[in-house]
This record gives sequence, structure tokens and C-alpha cells, in this order.
Amino acid sequence: MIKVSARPFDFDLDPSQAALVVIDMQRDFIEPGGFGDTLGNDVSRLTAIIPTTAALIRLFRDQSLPIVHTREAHRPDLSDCPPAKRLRGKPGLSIGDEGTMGRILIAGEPGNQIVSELAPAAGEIVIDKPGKGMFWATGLHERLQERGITQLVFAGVTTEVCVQTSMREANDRGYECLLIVDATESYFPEFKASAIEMIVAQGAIVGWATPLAKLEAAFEQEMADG
Ligand code: TIU
Repeated sequence: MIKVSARPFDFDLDPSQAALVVIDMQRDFIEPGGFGDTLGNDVSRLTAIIPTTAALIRLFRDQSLPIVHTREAHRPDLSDCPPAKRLRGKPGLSIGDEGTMGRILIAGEPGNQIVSELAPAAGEIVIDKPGKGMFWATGLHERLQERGITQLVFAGVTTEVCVQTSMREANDRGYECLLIVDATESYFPEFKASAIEMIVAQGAIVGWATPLAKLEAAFEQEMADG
């Protein structure tokens, strides 16, 4: 067991049962000229976490621990996108419409790819999810159960939408969740801050939160202790 200094108190990480989950680091949310940018969001806030997220992925790869990458992605015929979701957003910029990087949030389109710096490696799990949460209509819970995973370390975007929804879904399914605060971001800084506070409130009601440096320090301490 590795003790990770975190809020609201230390997180006991068991590497034999832990996986990293990187949520929706796809071009349309992150890159200048993509869907998020076209909507008027400041995507530089999101591009800023690419180096930290890359370092977090490296840490898990170095330890040969499982990594899950998700994409928010719908089928080209939109049969997995209910009107309650498709009708949100701005006219002409809804899911399935033609954007600057292909059709918005459609599987296989250029904008739907994970940014090159964080590209999944062979053997890592890649999930196309039609919802905000990573368990809805994905079969991910069963795949994690097959591997004996009980703890999830979270990164990705956006903190208060797909990351928080996925953490809450994970918590309901019995996973212990640790959010890496400098490897997650929102277009709205106040929403990121609030989401983190909601997660750690009431004795880690949804999970724990810590910066990458604390997780790295915990792994280094573990190696020094042998
Ligand atoms: N991945 C994710 O969070 N999807 C969103 O639509 N987020 C927004 O903040 N809009």
C-alpha cells in the first residue's frame, strides 16, 4: 500500500488494484480551432494541463499499471445521442454538425481523436462513451472488474462535467477515486475549484484530490523503501 498525501486525508493506493483514467483529452475540447474554441471557450486553460497529464501517464506506464483513455463519441447515425443531449449547445454547433475538425463528437472524426501528446499506447483501454459518465453504455465496469481494479486515479476534462460525473459513477460502483488536480481542467476556473471541493467534502464523499507531485513523491518513497 502506498500512502499518498491528499485532501481531505491520505489516500492509501494499492498499485495491484489501481488504474489511471484519462477523460476526454480529445482535440475538439482542447485544441485551438476545435469545437470548444468555436464555442468561445478559452482552450488555453485546457492545453496547459497536457504536460502534467503526459507525466501522469508516464508514471503509470513506468509502473506497468493499467491506463484507460475515454473519448466522448457518438455513432455517425447519432442513434446513441438522445435529443436531450443533441439539442443542447448553439444552433449549427451541435453534436453531429460539421465543425472545423470534422463532425462534432462523432467517432472517427479528426476532432474526436485524443491529442497526439497523450495518444494511447498499445494495450491501453480506449473507451468511446456516449454520455458524460464513463460507465454509461460502455461496458467499462465489467472490464475493470475482470482485472480486479478497485481504485481509480482520474485526470482529464472537464473537471465539473465528464470527470466529476465519471467519479460519481465510479464511487457508486464501489471504486475509490483520486483526482489529480493539475491534470484536470475546466473552461471555468470557478467550476473546477467548486467541483474539487464537492468531491473531497464530507470526508471524501466522492473521492480524494492531490497534485501530481504528491503522487510521484509517494511512488518514489515506495521505491526507496523497497
Ligand atoms: N468531456 C466533457 O466534459 N464534455 C463536455 O461537454 N464538457 C463541457 O464542459 N462542455
